[in-house]
Amino acid sequence: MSRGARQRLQLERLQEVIRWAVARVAFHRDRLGSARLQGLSDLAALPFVRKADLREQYPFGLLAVPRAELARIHASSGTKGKPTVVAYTAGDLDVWREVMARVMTAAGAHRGDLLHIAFGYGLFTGGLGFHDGAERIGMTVVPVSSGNTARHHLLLQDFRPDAIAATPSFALHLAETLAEQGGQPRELGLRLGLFGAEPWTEGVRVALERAFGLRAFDIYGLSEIIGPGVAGECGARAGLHIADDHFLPEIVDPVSGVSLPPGCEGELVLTTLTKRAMPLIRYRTGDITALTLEPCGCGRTSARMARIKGRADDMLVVRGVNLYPSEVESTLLAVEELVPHYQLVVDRGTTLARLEVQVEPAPELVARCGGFSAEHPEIVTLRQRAAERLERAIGLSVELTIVPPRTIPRSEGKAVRVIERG
Ligand code: DLL
Repeated sequence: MSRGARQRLQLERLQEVIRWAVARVAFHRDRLGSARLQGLSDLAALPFVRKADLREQYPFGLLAVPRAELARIHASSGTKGKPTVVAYTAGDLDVWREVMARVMTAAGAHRGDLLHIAFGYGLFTGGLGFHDGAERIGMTVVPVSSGNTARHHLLLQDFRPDAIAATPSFALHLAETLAEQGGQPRELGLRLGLFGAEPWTEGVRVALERAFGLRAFDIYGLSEIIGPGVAGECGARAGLHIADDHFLPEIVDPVSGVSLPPGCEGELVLTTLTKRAMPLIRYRTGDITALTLEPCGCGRTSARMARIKGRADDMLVVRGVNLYPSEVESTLLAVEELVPHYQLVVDRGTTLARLEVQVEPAPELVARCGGFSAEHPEIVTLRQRAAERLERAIGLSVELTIVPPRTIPRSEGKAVRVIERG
């Protein structure tokens, strides 16, 4: 679709979704009142919706259809208090299937491929989102869900899937534990990895591709907007194509909320253009990225977003320096003898916040040293080298600790990268 035709479609759908939301939801009526949009740029004048609004409207305050017209409800657990509830009509589920089928097809999935789904099933949108999209393509679905590592190993070895869908951290955990038990992740025959639900860097992509011998693709989404399938990489892997006929992206300054032009990094704001059960207008995702409207080598004409750098609320301010965990990850993973298991421990108990970075050494190094010891000359040198690199990259002195293998907790879903103390 040409840019012009796409923009006409977006404006038409935007006007319709605003009419729909204002007519049916008191929350939107109170805030948008008589808003009339002449062009897409008028959107920037409308107020934002935030996660806190969803919590306040818990559970059904934002529904634009009667409860009985809902086909499905999902929720994200959240760490504090009540979950965030999201809801779908049967038509919304069709849209979700369609956008999920698109991102998986763009990554190279085909009808008939066997897909091992290691995202959690349940209220989390990961498992069922991939499941429905894969069925739409005509893939063979194995709905394993998360957890139970031994069962994953068994099914991966016996069923020999073409593709796996998982959080990058859980996929790494599967490769590592399989290798520890004498298995060969590369011999599973996986061709395709569909990864997302948490920030990950090129370093983790390389680690996953080496471990499994597959090609890894980044898939993005959030429950509030629909679930996975909001955006995903194509074969060119030059940013994630946004399904912008369904979700209209903007980038704003995370602090001031001012709209930023393509190419500028900021917080992603999304407007649902076609959702009926729970339309959201200018939803602040909290995710930091940048947009491009340049045509992609693959021929798709949608807007693309850069890999997510992190969440605005995961940004650490340590002694005045702003830092995302992903920046630490990419520097650490450039060091050959370190593995992608790390944690940032921030101690604000002292006047000047202290940052400790804990990371595990590669098993080959530990074997070479005849077991782990923090005092072993090779570990000491590694620590110094990694700390210097990190300090140069982030402009902050950090305490870097090489911890014994397997001390950083492994997660079955989204990895926890930051621990706050004090
Ligand atoms: O994580 C949906 C999803 C499932 C996406 C499976 C991809 C794969 P929530 O639990 O609502 O939904 O969490 C959404 O996770 O705002 C981002 O902060 C983060 N996130 C999701 N995908 C990516 C990604 C699902 N590819 C929140 N890269 C989002 C970085 C991601 N962060």
